[in-house]
Amino acid sequence: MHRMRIPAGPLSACLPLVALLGAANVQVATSDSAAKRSESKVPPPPVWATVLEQSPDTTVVYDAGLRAAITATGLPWRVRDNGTGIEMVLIPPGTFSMGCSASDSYSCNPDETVHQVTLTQAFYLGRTEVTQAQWVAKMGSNPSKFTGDTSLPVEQVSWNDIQPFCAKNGLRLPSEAEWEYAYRAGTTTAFHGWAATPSGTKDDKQLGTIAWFAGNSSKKTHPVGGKAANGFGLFDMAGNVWEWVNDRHGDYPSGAQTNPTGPSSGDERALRGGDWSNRGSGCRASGRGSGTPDSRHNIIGFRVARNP
Ligand SMILES: [Ca+2]
Repeated sequence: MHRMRIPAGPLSACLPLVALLGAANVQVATSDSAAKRSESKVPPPPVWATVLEQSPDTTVVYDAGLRAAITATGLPWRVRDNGTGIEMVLIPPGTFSMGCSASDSYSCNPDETVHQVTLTQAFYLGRTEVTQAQWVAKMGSNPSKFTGDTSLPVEQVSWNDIQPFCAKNGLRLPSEAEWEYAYRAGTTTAFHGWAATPSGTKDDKQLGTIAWFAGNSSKKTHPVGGKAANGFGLFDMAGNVWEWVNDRHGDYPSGAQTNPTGPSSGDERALRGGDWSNRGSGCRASGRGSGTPDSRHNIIGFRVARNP
């Protein structure tokens, strides 16, 4: 049975269906690098990736604390997954407050219980939602409603549909906690920050800077990466398409959690970040939706994660 529950917010009732990321010198440098890596036990770069940039770009990861956390892992910051061509950035370990961040217009829903979460393992996350080009290259056909530009996010993919895409490419969906930690990028506000507003905002009137949503989308998806990125360099975490995460949907525990993976039972999987038809509540850092794993809809896509 297809079923979705999408946070609507007080203004959404008027919307149809809404309810519902010299050569010798080169040789010497390589040897030095390898020696340093050995001395400091820095992990080797991922065998599955091409390194695009070792250290975080200060104009992208504009927060010095986040840059330090990324650098401390010893892993390259920005890579390209060789199998799919998907660009990914490193999300470092950290502790954050997960749950309820209200905006000026939208209060929190009952399923946004605040609790402390610690993530102990660094992971890579796609800079954008998976595009139609990336999907078609591996799966052979395009299920999306909105077409015309292959850099549009793939949609009308169910949680179940995503599993073979991930399995054949060594990828996975992020956990719900990983997703929210990545969205926030150190901020605690309803909407994540961007270079000009690094601390984020709860002002709904600024949502259009970071998101394609009901207020600016013209009722359709848009090519990925078109809005301001967050402090990790991730695009469209808010809006464009909802993103499936791995966890089942359910009430959060109230106590502190380490590397949570969600409820062990339940009929629905969680969706995060809102979409092109959302008025804003779902685009908040803590906004949650859910759907049965066979649900396909033109407001739902995904982004992938990968272990180093
Ligand atoms: Ca999104």
